[in-house]
Amino acid sequence: MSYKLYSAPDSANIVIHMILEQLEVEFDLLWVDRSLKEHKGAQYRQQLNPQGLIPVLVDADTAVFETAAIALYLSEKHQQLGPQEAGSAERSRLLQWLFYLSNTLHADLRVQFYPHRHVSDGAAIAALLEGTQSRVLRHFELIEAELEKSEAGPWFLGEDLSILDFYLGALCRWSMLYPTGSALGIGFVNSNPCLRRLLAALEELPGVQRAMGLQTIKAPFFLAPTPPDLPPEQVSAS
Ligand SMILES: N[C@@H](CCC(=O)N[C@@H](CS)C(=O)NCC(=O)O)C(=O)O
Repeated sequence: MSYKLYSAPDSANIVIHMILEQLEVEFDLLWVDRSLKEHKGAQYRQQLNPQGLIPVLVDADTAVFETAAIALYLSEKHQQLGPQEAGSAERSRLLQWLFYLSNTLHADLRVQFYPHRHVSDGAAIAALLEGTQSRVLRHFELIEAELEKSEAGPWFLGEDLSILDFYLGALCRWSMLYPTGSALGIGFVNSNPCLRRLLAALEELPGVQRAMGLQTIKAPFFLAPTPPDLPPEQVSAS
């Protein structure tokens, strides 16, 4: 039976979409219309994700939400894209960085995407965005320092591609693009050579290219990203 992935162009589902393509498993992409707020409806919240967020992966009668949890679910289920031995040093490295990407970097990006949910005073938004962006830059500095530890690279875990690479690639992409007008822009990867090397390697993966094509995202996907050619209300962070 094939997986179902609830998706919207360039939203967090691209992480899972790339992973599914890389695993070469069968799946159906189910597009959620963000302009109609389908993901905020009672049925979606009851059956798929009580938070009303995208993505959700459905595997037979199991619905999994949270990007990192879905990535880990797929990695474990297929025993690929990450060290699998429970309790090993390698597995703990995968887990610590997966949690970091999810609960620190991705969480801060969400503050930037939806600043009005964090302050009621509209005049405070500019300061919030500025503060959050400097946090985001520090997170990338820390990641760059971690990537520097592996000379050969190019991946987060050195020579072995893992779920971390797909998640990090998407987070870099969004950091450069969103929120429109106050994003990091493409210059920031040039001052992070290891990150740049990882993103360049990701661009070349056929599974990534297949996923991005279906998401209406044009190459280069990570090194010089552009938004999908769609109305803003259908795109991530709008
Ligand atoms: N922590 C969630 C965040 C997912 C997320 O930010 N989804 C966005 C699309 S990129 C969404 O559904 N946004 C709608 C909203 O926040 O109301 C995860 O990792 O799955």
